[in-house]
Order: sequence, then structure tokens, then C-alpha cells
Amino acid sequence: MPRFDVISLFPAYFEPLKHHGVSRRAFDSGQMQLECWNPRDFTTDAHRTIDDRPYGGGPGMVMLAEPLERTLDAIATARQRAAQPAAPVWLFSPTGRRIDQKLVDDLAQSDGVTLLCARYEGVDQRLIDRRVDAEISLGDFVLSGGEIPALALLDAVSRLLPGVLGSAQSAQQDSFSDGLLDCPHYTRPEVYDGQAVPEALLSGDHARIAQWRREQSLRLTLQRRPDLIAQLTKTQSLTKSDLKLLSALGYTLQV
Ligand code: 4F9
Repeated sequence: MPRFDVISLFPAYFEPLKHHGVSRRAFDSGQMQLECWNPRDFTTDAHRTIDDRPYGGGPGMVMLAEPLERTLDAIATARQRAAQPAAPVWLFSPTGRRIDQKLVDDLAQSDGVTLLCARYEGVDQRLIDRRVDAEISLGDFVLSGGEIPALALLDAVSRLLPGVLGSAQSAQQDSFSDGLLDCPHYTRPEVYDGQAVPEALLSGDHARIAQWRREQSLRLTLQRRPDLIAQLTKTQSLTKSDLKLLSALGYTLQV
């Protein structure tokens, strides 16, 4: 069972995750553990200072190394006391490695991580050098802090835990699970304001339905994310019939 220790000045961000939707089920069923730690509780001065101005000048504030290091020590102790293995520390930063489904899948199978949510102006580099194992990013944009990426990551992990999603198949059919974007979905009514559901989906022929979905996924992925198609080609993850369809759509293999 993954245990997540989150370091944040705003632990209230994480309450909704525990109380709503799919992620709530992961916590309620004890399949995922989340502990929030406020570095302000680990300060030692009367003002409970957690940041200061950057050396060399410039805008913004930089988080102090010491309260963060104390927080990390307290987390390590708590994990030890609970007989839980030590876990790596990840820092959310736009300069980090992009989060993808593979990383999420691996995390769902792991003992968890400690997530450090900082403000962008940053954290004293010496704390990063001493205690941070990896920096991860949600994408090429800047946020006011790491809380939103932490929520995104925790949500993505929670829905992969066994029994959390309505159907175990759901996660296997997601976008990216086979390296492709998900196909379109339809529900009742059969005709909505003159627009009919694609005929293949009404056929009851499972092979035909699967083929229609695969084709839609391939079309969509080629159109929107040709980089994913290139990746699958490189790893030889496409079937003969996939390649036939792609070449009919004008895709030529890059050699
Ligand atoms: C982190 C942005 C991860 C994107 C952290 C400010 C961030 C971020 N992905 N922005 N702090």
C-alpha cells in the first residue's frame, strides 16, 4: 500500500481529495495513506519563519532549508515507527521531469513517496542537494505552488488501486494505458438531436466494436499526438493491422 507524506504550507488543499469521489474510496478502504506535514510546525523562531529573501537579490522568497529538513526527519521517523520503509523525496517543479502514466503506474505499485510542495521562487538549493531525490513537473507552465500537481498525482494514483474504480477494466482502457489516446464514448439516447451513435457500437459484435475503438484511438492519436505513434512504432508495439490503418491515413514510418 502506498503511503504519501505531503509537505505543504496549505494542508487544507488535500482535504477534498480525502472526502470526494474516487480518491476518497482509496482512503476509506485503507488502500492509500496520506499524511500532511506543515513545515511551519517545524520552525523554532517566534515568528515561525519558513522563507527569506534570496541572496543576490531578485523577486520572491526562498523556502528555508532548516524547517524543511526537520519536517523530512519527522516523516522518516514516523515511517520507521509505523514499520513502513523509507521513501524517496520528490519536489514539484516546472524544471522537473514530466509526470506520465508510467510514473503513475509505478507509484501505485510502490511503498509511496514524500511529496514536497514548494513555491516556485523555490527552495534553498542546499535542501534540494541534501534531501530531494527527484524533481517532477505537471507540464510547461508555472503555478503558485506544488499543491495542485500533488493533488493531480495523488488522484491519478488513487484510481489505479485495486477495487477503487467501478470496473477493473476501466483503468486498462484509459488513454495512455496502451500508449494511445482513448476512443470516443457514447451513451443513451441512440439519436441525440439528430446525431446517431456510430453504428459499429450498436452491432453487438464484440470483435467489430473492438476494431472500431482501436481504429478511432489510432486516428485520434495520429492527429493529436503523432509523437505517441512514433514512440509505439519505435518500440514495435503496433500490430500489422494498426500499421495498415496508419499507412492508409497517410502515416509513413520514420526510419
Ligand atoms: C510544478 C508547475 C510542477 C508545473 C511548482 C510552481 C509546478 C510548480 N509542474 N509551479 N511551483
